[in-house]
Amino acid sequence: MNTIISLLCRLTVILATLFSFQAVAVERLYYVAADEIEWQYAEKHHNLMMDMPLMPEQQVFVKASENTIGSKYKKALYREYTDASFSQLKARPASEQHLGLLGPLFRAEVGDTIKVVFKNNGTRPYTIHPHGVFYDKANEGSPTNDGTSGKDNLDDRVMPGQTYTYNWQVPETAGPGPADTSSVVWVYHSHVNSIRDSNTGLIGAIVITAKGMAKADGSPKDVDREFINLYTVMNENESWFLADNIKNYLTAPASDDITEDEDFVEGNLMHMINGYLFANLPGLTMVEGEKVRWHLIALGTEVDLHTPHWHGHTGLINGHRTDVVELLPASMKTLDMTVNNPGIWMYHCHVNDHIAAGMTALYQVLAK
Ligand SMILES: [Cu+2]
Repeated sequence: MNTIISLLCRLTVILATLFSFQAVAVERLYYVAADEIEWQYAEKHHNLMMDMPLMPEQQVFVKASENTIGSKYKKALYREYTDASFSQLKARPASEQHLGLLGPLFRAEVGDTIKVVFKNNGTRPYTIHPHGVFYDKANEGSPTNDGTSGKDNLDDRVMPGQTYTYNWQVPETAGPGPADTSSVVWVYHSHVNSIRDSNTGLIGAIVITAKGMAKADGSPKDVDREFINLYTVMNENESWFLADNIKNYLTAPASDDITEDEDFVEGNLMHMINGYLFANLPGLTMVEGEKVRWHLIALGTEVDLHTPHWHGHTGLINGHRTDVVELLPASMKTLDMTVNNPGIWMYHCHVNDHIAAGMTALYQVLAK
């Protein structure tokens, strides 16, 4: 009898080991290209948060004129494709419509690996450099002066037309810490020239869920919805495509000193959330009673001090109650909120200059 019990115990251990081995072996595969396309920051040139016309000093951000580019710019964005042929864009589900100009959302559970087949469809070298996850020198996505050579450097500059596959591990150090929620956010971006590449638009987010807390798609079991919002002053003066944008969008041939024109320079500072100004951001919709998680990221320079603020609800960030989050460049923060107050609510950066420049949105809580 004891022998049978002992055998059964051993069998259970073997099965459990096999099962857990399977659980850690999940590989999350993404096909991502850098595509150079036209981006629209504000389809409606109207203050949609307040339902007010834009003031004259706000027009510089959206109106094309002889010295302002307007609301459309050539940009390079990360976009997801269905397979290695890179012939068909992968449609974004409704839950990801709000991502805007952000690249595809990479999801994983602690123990997984993330594999990104990256094709550069652009005209300049680009890369993908991830925060948080584990990578070796062949998967860092930046040209570091680190004494490496050969295949360790192939990831440093993916040339136009080339494809490179990044493999990133997701150990515990990439996942939630003891005081974190069940999922945490990381940013990724191109890092050939980090400043210019990110101002050109090559930015995205990674969400890592704690071990044992993920659904099959990698999202956390204990929340109903996750939103990812990037707050940044996208500086189009630093874009690789500034010259193209001058040529394509100014309504008259540019003067030689156009880049010193005050309105021109100011009008290229796009105070955006996920690539949208003046509450043009779509898809922030949820249902009364849901547990909603907001992953907030920022990038930029010393003007990029952002304070996302929600009307209508408060939330918890690292156990603290608040309705405002402080973000500095490359901050990555997560706030949990139970939405119990149906309505359409303001959601905006609380820095005065940024409100005026259109760093605003609306979110909607539908009644159950
Ligand atoms: Cu701000």
